[in-house]
Amino acid sequence: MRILHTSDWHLGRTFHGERVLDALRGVLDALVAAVREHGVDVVVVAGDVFDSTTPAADAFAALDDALVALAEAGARVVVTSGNHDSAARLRFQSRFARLGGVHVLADHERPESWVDLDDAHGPVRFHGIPYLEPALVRRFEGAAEVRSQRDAIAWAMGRIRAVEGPPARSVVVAHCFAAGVPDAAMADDLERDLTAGGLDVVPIELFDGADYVALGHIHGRAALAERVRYSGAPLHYSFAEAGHPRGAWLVDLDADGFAGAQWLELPVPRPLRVLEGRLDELLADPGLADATGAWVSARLTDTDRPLDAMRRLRSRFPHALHLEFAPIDAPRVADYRARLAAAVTPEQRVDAFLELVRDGDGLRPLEREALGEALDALVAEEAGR
Ligand SMILES: [Mn+2]
Repeated sequence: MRILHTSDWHLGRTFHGERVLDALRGVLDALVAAVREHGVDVVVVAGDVFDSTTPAADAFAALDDALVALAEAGARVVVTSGNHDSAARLRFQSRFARLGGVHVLADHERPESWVDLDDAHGPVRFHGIPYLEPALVRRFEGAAEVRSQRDAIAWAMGRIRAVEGPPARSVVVAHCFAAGVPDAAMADDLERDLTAGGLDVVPIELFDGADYVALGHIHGRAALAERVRYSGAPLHYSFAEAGHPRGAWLVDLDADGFAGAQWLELPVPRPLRVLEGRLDELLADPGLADATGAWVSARLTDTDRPLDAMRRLRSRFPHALHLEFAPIDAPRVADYRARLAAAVTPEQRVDAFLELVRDGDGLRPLEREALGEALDALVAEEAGR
């Protein structure tokens, strides 16, 4: 059996205000072509299918088109939901979709939900573990003690192991932040967990026993172990991801289980470039000719902020999306940037910001308390969504 593992499509996402759905559709077309070319039997989408719990109509249309095209290409499809998705909405009409070979496994209360898909050697059991918010999971049977992502996945894997009479081969599809993600894959700070600042990680040993674990949530590709991998997103969704490869894993199972994985590169419809320098330099530098077709983020180091900077930047780089001013004689800004990069909790980010703008005076005790309450309320609200 040949499996294509992809995740984090984030259908409907904008990129610094730019709509990128057409670009994403192009990549998904290439993915469908790869399914035909490489004889893929099963496509796995490991969560964050949509970017929003209430996607716009054109995002639904794009998903519809992609799933139909994959089915027409001869693949069966297994989907679970991520923290950006509404699992309930993603499951809409999934009982019909199952008739067409599209299996949405995204039930928080029953994370062991599965489908058995056959190849010449017999069945392979696919389990879909949706993103599990601990506060939500605690309401369910046997999960009263769940306090973290780690606990939630341990609970889910316990339920998976309790399923009677499993076939010899199995694949677990899950959306979570697993331990051992290399820094290079972690560039997207948007995906750090609000609840725990990314410190609440799932040890990959919890998945022991599966022939392959297809993970989603991290936007860079990462092989945490031979059989435990992140595919990353099919499109670049932040300038921190510039230059990182985009693609999917092609995973082969033989009669005995896992038999190997290879990287499948997908096209990058528009590259990302991060430029730095004085505005006049950027506009004149012949070495930047290849950036004119790219999505551009520019850090302007002019000591005096140039007038009309974005319009002038776009006169040469029409796809410039993001602009920041970083006068080179401002070491405090550099210090702030470093602290922000090192921050793991929202509180640390706010603290760093206040120290910058209040001349070294960070969060005061009352502010710290109020911020904590606001964040708790936000987490509780997200969990109940
Ligand atoms: Mn996610």
